[in-house]
Amino acid sequence: MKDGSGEDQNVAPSVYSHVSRPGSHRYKNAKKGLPFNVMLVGESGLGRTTFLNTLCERTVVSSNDKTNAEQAHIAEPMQFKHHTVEMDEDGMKIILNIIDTPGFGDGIDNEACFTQIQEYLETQFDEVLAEENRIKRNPKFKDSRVHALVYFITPTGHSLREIDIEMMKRLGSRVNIIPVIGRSDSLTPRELVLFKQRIMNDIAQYEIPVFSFPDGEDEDDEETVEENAELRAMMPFAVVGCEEVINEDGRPMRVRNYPWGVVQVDNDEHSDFDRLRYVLLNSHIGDLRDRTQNEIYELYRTEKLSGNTAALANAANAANVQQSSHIMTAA
Ligand SMILES: Nc1nc2c(ncn2[C@@H]2O[C@H](COP(=O)(O)OP(=O)(O)OP(=O)(O)O)[C@@H](O)[C@H]2O)c(=O)[nH]1
Ligand SMILES: [Mg+2]
Repeated sequence: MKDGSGEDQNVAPSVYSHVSRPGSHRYKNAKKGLPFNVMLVGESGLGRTTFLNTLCERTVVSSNDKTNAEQAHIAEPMQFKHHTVEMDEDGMKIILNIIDTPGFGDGIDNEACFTQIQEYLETQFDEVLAEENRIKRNPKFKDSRVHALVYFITPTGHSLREIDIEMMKRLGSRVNIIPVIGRSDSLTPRELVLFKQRIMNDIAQYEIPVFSFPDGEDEDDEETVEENAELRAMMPFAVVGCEEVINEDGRPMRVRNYPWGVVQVDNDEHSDFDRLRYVLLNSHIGDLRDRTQNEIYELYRTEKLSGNTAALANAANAANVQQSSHIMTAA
């Protein structure tokens, strides 16, 4: 962020953060707040709700509202649960819309979940497309296109599972997928390094189109190029969430407390959470929104309109064939 003097001003992205990062919001004048829509997908119990509360730095969904753990073995159909939270991030107002998907991957056949999510994403595109085509625009139109899908990978330490590959492959062209390792404190640092490598190998081998931090040419500023290279090397982000805040030397610190030690959620040496939070709500919020509009939506729009054109052409051809057969019969 540049202050009035034109100097770079380093800011701590959150009260819990251990490091200062250069602020880089480019939407300072979005007075009403910048809408940002994030979907959370992952199997039950991987820490999506805890992640949501940790990301928002408040209890958006309380433990009481969480799925009843005793009933957790009963597979329920997947749902879309919406939570809207107003955030003030480094002087920038963000209207964060979170769409949680409890029930994902709980059944034996996950096809219905993939289809439901795909349809959800496409419906939001269709609404924008319809709005664009209206003669009189609706000033209250709410753009609900999903800008980022945070996909939680189970911390098995092995490699991606079929459900992960299938899910990310299918939806990568419809949304910016950011893969994360959920409950990553269950792996040792060495296991985590290996697991990350295996996941990235799978992503390359199966050609899974996850969000990639832009690598050069288009980015003129050297700092951004370096930052993006660092973020690429960090993928998939290893996240830890918690509900406990302790006081450490007069500073609030978010932790998971174990008999053998303490995991500090916002400490870069313990997890990638703080870095991911900064990516989502600060440094890359613009990239994620722009890519959704300029690449993902544009591709969908072209497909949809050319599909419609093809469908219309087919219908017209069928009508012509029918007409000519009538003519032939009549003759
Ligand atoms: N070790 C560890 N446990 C976590 C972490 N995040 C959440 N948990 C715990 O995991 C359990 C499930 O967390 P939730 O946040 O409810 O997970 P969820 O994905 O929302 O679960 P469902 O809504 O039931 O699908 C709780 O006991 C959390 O305290 C984490 O980062 N590490
Ligand atoms: Mg939950």
